Amino acid sequence: MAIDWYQEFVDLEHEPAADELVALFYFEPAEGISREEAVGRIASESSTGTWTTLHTLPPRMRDLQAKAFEIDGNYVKIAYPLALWEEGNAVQLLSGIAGNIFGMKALANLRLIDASFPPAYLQHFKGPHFGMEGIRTMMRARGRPLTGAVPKPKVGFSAEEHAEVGFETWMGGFDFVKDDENLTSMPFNRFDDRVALLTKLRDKAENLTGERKSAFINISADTETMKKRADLLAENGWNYAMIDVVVAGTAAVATMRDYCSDLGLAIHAHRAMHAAFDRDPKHGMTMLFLAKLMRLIGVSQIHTGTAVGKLVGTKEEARLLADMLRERRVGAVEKTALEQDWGDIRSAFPVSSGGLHPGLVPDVLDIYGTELVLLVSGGIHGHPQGTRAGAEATMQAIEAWRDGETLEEKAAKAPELRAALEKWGHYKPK
Ligand code: CAP
Ligand code: MG
Repeated sequence: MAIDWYQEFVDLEHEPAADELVALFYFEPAEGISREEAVGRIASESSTGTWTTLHTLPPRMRDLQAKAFEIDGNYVKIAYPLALWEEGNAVQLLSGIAGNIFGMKALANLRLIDASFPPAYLQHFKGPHFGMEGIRTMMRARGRPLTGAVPKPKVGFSAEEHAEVGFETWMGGFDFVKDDENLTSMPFNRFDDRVALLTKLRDKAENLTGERKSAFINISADTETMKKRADLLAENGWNYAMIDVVVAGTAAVATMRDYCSDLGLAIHAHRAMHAAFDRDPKHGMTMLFLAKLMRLIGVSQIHTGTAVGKLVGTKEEARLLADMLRERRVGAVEKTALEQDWGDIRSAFPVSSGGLHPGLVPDVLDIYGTELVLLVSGGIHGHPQGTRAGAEATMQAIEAWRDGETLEEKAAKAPELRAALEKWGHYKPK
């Protein structure tokens, strides 16, 4: 059966117009399907096409067809006319460029690597309410990474125990106490109780240290419940809400972006479940595009990995993610990223987390520099002298990196760091 129809979605002469959205895919055709047909099908299914020719196609609809315009081995770039995309609707964007196409029989594998947003598309999004600069001002902390920790184990503490561990974390010099992604409001640790107790101890820690202290308290639930929880956070003087953005979903994050910004809350985005679609290098969607989408919608920070900690991810990926979140302009990287100019959209912080301890701090800072939220959790609570000393050891490791000292040099005058190095050295968790 003829498949010429798909050729109409391939135009190797096409030069994307300034207002077209361009997507970069990795693709592998299924057996018996040519490359041209495969990319035509991707462009077709993600724009105006269907599986057969139609008698009903008015000629003007040709203007809405996506065009595969550059094929390089297993990589293809596709240009999408602006009118295909509803203004300010990130949900609809995903239904197109990250929708049905992943399930097409004609493809053995398909991965959305990146998509560049033209200014005409960007103008309908607000991006982060607080950029990195806004967060810095809010936290009154500059020239060093912002620091935080999750009480560990992940779940199990009562609200009292959780707040107590949080207090020790703040007193050790950290800025943030963070909930774990699977801690919300369980019978043994209700959200409201946790907020009340953390509020009390935050105020105490602020009075004792003279520093600004905050927390990423996890509001993840159905959207109506998230709103109530965000209200409670604002009433108690918090400046952040944490959301598990992948499992909560694009629509919920978009709703909560506005709701939280009205309350003066920045959004800490945990990416739990991202690896379900970004880990296979041949299929799914990259973390790069997820991070980009979340900056577009407007979270203030999102997890981007450590490269040296317990979870998968490379240094190159971490650097690229950091650039995509922090910079105004990001250059293209062949087969990896497209050019992006964010215009007036504010920046967002990368968050490095997962299996870190003081001995790994220099490795992480070598990758990210200081414009980062650094989370060290097990790596402070497992310190031989406890949580507070663990946080102090981490802050000492940060100072060492800033002053160009090795951790061993610093440890000679910093007993907390010395004890951490004696326990973990520079161990990289598997
Ligand atoms: C870190 C963490 C985070 C991971 C998520 C955890 O704790 O709270 O969920 O960092 O990964 O439960 O593992 P530790 P990522 O510091 O004790 O490992 O940041 O890569 O999304
Ligand atoms: Mg966690």
